[in-house]
Amino acid sequence: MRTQVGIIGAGPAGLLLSHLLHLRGISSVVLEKRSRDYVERRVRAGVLEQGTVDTLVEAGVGGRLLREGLPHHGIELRYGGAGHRIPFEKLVPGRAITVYGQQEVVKDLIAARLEAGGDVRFEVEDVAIHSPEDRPYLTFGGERLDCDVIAGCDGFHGVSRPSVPPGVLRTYERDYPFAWLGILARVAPSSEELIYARNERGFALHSMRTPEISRFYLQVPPDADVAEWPDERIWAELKARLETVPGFALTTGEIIEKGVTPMRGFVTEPMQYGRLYLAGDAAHIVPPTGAKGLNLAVADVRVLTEALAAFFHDGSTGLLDGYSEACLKRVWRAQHFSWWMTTLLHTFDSDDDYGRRLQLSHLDYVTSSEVAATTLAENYVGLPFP
Ligand code: FAS
Ligand code: PHB
Repeated sequence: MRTQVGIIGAGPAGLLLSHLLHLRGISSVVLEKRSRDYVERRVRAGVLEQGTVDTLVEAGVGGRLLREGLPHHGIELRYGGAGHRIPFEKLVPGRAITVYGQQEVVKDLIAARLEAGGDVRFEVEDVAIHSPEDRPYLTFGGERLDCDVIAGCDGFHGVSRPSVPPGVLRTYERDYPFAWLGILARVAPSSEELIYARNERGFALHSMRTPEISRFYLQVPPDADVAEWPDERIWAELKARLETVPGFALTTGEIIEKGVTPMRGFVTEPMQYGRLYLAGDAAHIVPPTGAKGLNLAVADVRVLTEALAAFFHDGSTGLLDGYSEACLKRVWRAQHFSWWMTTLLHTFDSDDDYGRRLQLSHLDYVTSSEVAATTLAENYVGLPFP
């Protein structure tokens, strides 16, 4: 078998890349180790930047997103017994976020690829990368796929990064001393907008997926075991951290999914080696406090698509040679913003009273200064693409 671009991974990065390449007349094959049902049910990100929405709509896969997605024009920072709204419509006019589950994006992209006759293969075993330096090919389940280029879209635990010889890649990493317990509940949201709560007991986030489904996160110890978090304890802790302002009551309901996600920042440099190009979580990870993970994957894929189009249509390699550099400026901006939101809102055991007062003073500044609030707003809705 032969294709122009061999793509490992059918997450947002791999599927969007395959779709955008198809629109440019470039062939690809997507190899995914999990089942279609698994990837379409995997609950992860929920917030799409303005640029991500625009990208999906312009690529013809944003119909359901526009119908079912929930546009949001602000978020609330809740601390010290009060709520403080960050009004996007005032600070960054015309830019907003849309709440639409990552699994819905994945469903829409898979449907579009299959409708276009795209080659997306699920439950593929033992994908391996060979001679990425030149004349690359992939092997899997006893088969061979010759490619001109390989896109490593296989997430943080994939095979792409480890396929690069030792000494080529430099990694930057920061592990946080806590994790997030993510909860999906069949209950109407108790707030129309997202609530980011800084609380002495720990951080809590009230998000949502639909008018009937709420999404919550609790800061928990890094080694937290979900078995130690029965539903009763989850609701009690969410109430303790969110019911801190007059008139707010959290509606409880059936919890349909819960899981612990580690909090880390991670960047691989460069994001390429020979004919292998890394995109999305295969190249970088951010703590989800800034809702950047999925959106960064989209940004990488936009850059890679343009570079591959120039390569296949004009034979020019300039954009491919500059792929990593073109992505990393936005990657590090998102790393910093995610670190900033995480340190602003989470409690750190290493903090002394002085540190906690600094944090509260920082929050007071962000919620009282229009300039400071604008820095949060413009990063949160997503900086315009270059
Ligand atoms: P993905 O990890 O989504 O996709 C990689 C794909 O490659 C997967 O389908 C995997 O099965 C496949 N794969 C891996 N190894 C393979 C192999 N050897 N062969 C074939 N296929 C292989 N981001 C946010 O913005 N907000 C959040 O709340 C949030 N929550 C998250 C919760 C969890 C538990 C995790 C793990 C991540 C979360 N993220 C969140 C980040 C997440 O949304 C990622 O940024 C996003 O999935 C990135 O998309 P991809 O780069 O496509 O990687
Ligand atoms: C989510 O709804 O999953 C979500 C929202 C905002 C975040 C992280 C996750 O910062």
